[in-house]
Amino acid sequence: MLRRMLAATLCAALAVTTLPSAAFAQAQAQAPAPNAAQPGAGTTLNVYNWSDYIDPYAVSRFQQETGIRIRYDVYDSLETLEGKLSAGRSGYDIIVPTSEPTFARLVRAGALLPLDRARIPNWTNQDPALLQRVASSDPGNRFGAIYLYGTVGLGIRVDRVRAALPDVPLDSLDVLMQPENARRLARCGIAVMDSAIDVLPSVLRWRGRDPNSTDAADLRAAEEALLAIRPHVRAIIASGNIMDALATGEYCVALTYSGDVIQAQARAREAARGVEIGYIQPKEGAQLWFDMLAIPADAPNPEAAQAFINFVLRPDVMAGITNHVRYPNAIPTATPLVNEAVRNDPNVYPTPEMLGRTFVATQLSAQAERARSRSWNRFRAGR
Ligand code: N2P
Repeated sequence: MLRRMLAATLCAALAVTTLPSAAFAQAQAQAPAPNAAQPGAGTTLNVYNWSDYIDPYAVSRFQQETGIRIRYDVYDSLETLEGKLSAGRSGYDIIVPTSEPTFARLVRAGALLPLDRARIPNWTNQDPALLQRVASSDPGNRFGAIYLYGTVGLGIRVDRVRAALPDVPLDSLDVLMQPENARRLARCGIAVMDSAIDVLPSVLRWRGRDPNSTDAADLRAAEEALLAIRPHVRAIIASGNIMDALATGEYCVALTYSGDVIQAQARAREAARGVEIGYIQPKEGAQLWFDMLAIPADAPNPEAAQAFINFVLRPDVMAGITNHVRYPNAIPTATPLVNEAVRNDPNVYPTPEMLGRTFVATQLSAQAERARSRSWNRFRAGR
């Protein structure tokens, strides 16, 4: 059933990325000798997570503490994750789908294992108010723990954008979506992450429509808006490829995930080559999303998966992850352990006022998803 449900709603799935980053190659090389005294020691945990989305130290520490070896693959769009899962028997023990639409769809399809809270004592570290927010995708919070959350917005190379658009306030999707602005930014490089699921809601909202609309006229309006800027867009690429290119100054505007922009900002500062990156959370309403730690129903090693979730929900581990990837977590006791500059950055931890200007996506019908995917393909093709 899952296979059919997902296949029916799939947008063009990209090839799955399975190459671990250098950091992981290193962490994996340090895999510990199995300790027979530890339950699960000597087994392998297969993790499928977003790219640039964990602290490599957390991976090596889990391996050292438990004797469980981690095999780690990455994806960088929900379309890719759904494509992998729809093929069936993914072989993964941990996946990290966004609460809407992918996680909700997996919950409904019976494709996830209920979490055994007795094995996850750190469950209670999560903020009940945030758990409540994701309960609409998972009544009773039975199938997922909150990993990290964030928004969708614009990464900008501040000096270039200021120079190209001296009179434009840098607080709205207008910077990219007004065709005249896009035209003026074309030379310094515009990139849009390749995901209908995670881009169309923001464009609909920018057009003053319901971001979750399934109305054909609304979708046409969003598509027209995208096509109007298409001649000025240099790249529609995987989100994972945007971060480095933004950090090195290859693009001056990128529509992507908040923490990816803040990571690019940190990398650019480290490189000290005069590239200053900023993040714009669109004032007309930014998409707020939550990524969930979940276990596929057919996971080969569910015990190790529960141990991993429990480990990640530790405040010290979570703080390390937030420090590294610049996305906020849902564990209040982790916050004091997060570096001050990260903790006080409103683009990482949005203020209540900023949260008030967000919206969340909801699940769409398979038919609506297909219509969105067709629109997206026309945007990609430029016609
Ligand atoms: C990490 C991107 C994360 C999140 N590179 C999108 N839900």
